[in-house]
Amino acid sequence: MQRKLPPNLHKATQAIYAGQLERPVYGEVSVPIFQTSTFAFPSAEEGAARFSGESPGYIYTRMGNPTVHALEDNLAALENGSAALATATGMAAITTVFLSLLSQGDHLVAEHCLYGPTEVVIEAEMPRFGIEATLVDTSNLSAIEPALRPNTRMIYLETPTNPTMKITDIRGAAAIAHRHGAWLTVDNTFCSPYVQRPLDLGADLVIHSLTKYLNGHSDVVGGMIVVKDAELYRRLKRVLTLFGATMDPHQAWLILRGVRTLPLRMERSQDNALKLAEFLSRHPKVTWVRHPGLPDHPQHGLAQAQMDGFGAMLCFGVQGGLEGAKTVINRMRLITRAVSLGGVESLIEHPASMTHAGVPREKRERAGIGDELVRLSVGCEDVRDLQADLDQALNKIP
Ligand code: LCS
Repeated sequence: MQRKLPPNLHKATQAIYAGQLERPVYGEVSVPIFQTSTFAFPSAEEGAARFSGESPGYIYTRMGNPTVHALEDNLAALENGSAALATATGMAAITTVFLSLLSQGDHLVAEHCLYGPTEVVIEAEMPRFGIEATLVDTSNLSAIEPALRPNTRMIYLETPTNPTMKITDIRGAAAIAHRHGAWLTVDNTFCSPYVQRPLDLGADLVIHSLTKYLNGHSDVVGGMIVVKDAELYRRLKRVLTLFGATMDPHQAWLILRGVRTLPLRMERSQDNALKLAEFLSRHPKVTWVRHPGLPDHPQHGLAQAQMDGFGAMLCFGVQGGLEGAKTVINRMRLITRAVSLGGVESLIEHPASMTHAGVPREKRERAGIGDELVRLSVGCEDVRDLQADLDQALNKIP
């Protein structure tokens, strides 16, 4: 059972306390790691009562574990949802949503610029189960409606998109979905609930790769689904438990530790990101910069309206196309060349040849992922060191 907290706490407080146990075993301040695969029944009757749902006690870790539960309650609170489900990875959260809620003959409308593997799942794997998709630019709301079919069950999007930083009006997309009796699912990985809470804007499901900001230290993978509706939760929980893409208690504990500093890390990294976006906009070797906090972002106003801050991701184009991008990435002295994002350390990568290499070139380019595009996940370092590193690397472009 989880500790009851005063109502209306702010996000920075919830991040620290939400999900803690109601009755700590020894007065411990940190939630323990319940590293056990199974839970003893005090009697045969109690075992039967747990299986029938009459008793809330734990049974078996794939079906539920107190450490994992603490993380789920924490995330449900941060996203203003009613319940959450932790998964082995972010991809496990995405596939659990599809496998739980879509069936043979159903149709999905999805944003056409998604994290590469998400798009590959939608386009190459789901059709094997008879689930078809139409990919559109959801940042243009008027592109969604014509893609809907009578059998469309879900609209799926990321905002901002990975890596192009396009923004979709969540409230508008939710209204379209609900008019057609479909669910709206938002992958909120790029923002974290500290910056954006899609359920408040009408989304039905929120997905996270916890590998990113929520954990924040680039040392663990994990995923989460958050919902408001109890029926949706029951359906997802059943499929997740049966299909088995669940989270391990040690993994949950590490992420729970990370979440406690989410607000501090987000404040610092998004402050750094805006400063770097401004610096890059002025740099002679940079051809364009895309960050929601820049006034020249085409949806800057929408970002101000639906986000609390602008996040800490950005992308930019460099002179010299592919060669220019490779030069910048190779010449970094401090910023790490790696995929992933949302850690305390800044990470730089080249989507066309790395995270989005699985997406065919023509589709990639249509989605705005050109060879000159470099993606930067801005961390919590001193921004002067990040700026100096970017400057010296960019100046190596001939
Ligand atoms: N959703 C988004 C928006 C992501 O960026 C990622 C991973 C996932 C879902 C999948 O989460 P995972 O299974 O890895 O926990 N994004 C990565 C990226 O941009 N670079 O490396 C991984």
